[in-house]
Amino acid sequence: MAINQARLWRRLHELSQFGKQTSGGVTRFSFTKEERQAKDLVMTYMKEAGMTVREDAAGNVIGRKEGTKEVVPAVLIGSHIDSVPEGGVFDGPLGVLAGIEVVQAMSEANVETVHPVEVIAFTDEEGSRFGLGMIGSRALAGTLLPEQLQQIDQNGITIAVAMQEAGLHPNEINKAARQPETVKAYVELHIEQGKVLERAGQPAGIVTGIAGPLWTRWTIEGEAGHAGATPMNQRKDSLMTSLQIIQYIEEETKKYTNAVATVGQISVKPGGVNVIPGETTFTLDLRDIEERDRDHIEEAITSYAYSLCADREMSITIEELQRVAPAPCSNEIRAVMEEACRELEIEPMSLPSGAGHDGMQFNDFCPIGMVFVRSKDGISHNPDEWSSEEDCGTGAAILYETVLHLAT
Ligand code: HGY
Ligand code: MN
Ligand code: MN
Ligand code: MN
Repeated sequence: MAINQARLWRRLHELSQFGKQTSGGVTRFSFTKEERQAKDLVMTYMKEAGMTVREDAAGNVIGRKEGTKEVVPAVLIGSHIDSVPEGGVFDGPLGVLAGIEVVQAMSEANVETVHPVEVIAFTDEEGSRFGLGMIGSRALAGTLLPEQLQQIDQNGITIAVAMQEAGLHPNEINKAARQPETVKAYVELHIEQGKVLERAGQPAGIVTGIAGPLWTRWTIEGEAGHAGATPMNQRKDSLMTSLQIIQYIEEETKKYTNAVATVGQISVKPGGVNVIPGETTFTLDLRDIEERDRDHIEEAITSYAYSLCADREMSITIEELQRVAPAPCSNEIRAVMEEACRELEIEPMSLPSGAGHDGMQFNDFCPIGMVFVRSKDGISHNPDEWSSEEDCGTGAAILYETVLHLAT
C-alpha cells in the first residue's frame, strides 16, 4: 500500500498538541493562536509532500500538486483543523492529513496525475466560536454572505474583527471564491462519529448524503421575580417555558426517522438561585437528510412556541444562525469509492452522514464524495473520540485510490 500509515498516525498526534486540554481533548477555535500553530504545521507537512502551499483570503490553507496538463480542473481533498470545545484528535485533521498523505505517497511513488490535486484545511468548519460553520468552504464555493462575517463569538468579537486580528482582510474574502470550472470534484475522508460501521464490523464506509444542519438561537423573555414571594400562577418564568418548548422539540423530532435535534447551549438571566429567570436563551441544532422533514419540524415547533408564549404573555425571538441544505454525494464518485474498497478487499458499505461537513458547500458547485472510517463506540466531539491506526490507514488508502481514479 502506497500510504505510509505510520507517518499519518504520527502527524495526527503531533497536530493534536495545539489546543490540547488536560482532559486529553482538543479545543482549537478559528483565528486563535493554537489554530495558527496548527495551520503552520499543516503547511510544513504539505511542503514535505512536495506541494506548493498558500493561504487564501478566508484563511484556508491550500496545498497543490500540479498535474501533467496545465489548464484542467483540480481534484480537491478537504477537511478542517478547527474543533469543538474539548473535541477529539480525529474530527477534521484525519481528512486533511490523509489528503497530504495521498499526495506524498503519489510523489514518492512517482505517480503523475493529469489533473492537479489540492489539499485544503478549511477555516472554521465547526462553527464553535461564531455559530456559523464552514466559513472557509463557503468562501471557496462563493456561498458566504458578507453580513455573515458580523456574527459574533461569546465575547462579542465578530468574525470580521477576528479575521483582521489574525492578519486577514475580511473585505477581500470574496477573493477566496473559486470558479466551478477550476474544480473537477471534492472528496473528504472523515470519522463516522456514529456507531453504524462499528456495529457492522466495517472499517470504512461510503457516504450517500449529508444531513443539513439548521442552527437557531431562541430567546424567551418573561419577568424576573422573587422565588419565594411569587405564587406559581403569577409567574412569567422564561426557563420553565423554554423547557416546555424543548420537550416539545424532542417529541416532534422523534416522529421522523432521520431527524435529530440538540439543545447544546442554554443560559438564563439574571441567574440568581432565588430569582425567577426573566430571560432564557438556548440554541437548537436541527438536522435531517430530507429537507422537507426538517421544514415540517421547524414549522411545528415554531408555531407551538409562539402560541405557548402568547398564552403566557411572554415574548420570543428566534435568530437563524445557519441553514444548510442536505447534500447528496455523487453516484459517480460513490462508484469509484466502491471499486477502491473492492481493490482493498473491503466489502463496500454505504451510509448517510448525520454530521455536517464542508462538502455541503459544494452541493451546486461540483460532484462530492465522502469516505468514513469507524469510530470507537460512535464517540465524537469528545476527548474519547478514537479510530484505530489501521482504520485510518484503510480510509487513506480508499482516498488514495479514489483520487488516483478521479485525477488520472
Ligand atoms: O456539526 C457538525 O455536524 C460537524 O461536526 N461540524
Ligand atoms: Mn465536528
Ligand atoms: Mn468534522
Ligand atoms: Mn467535515
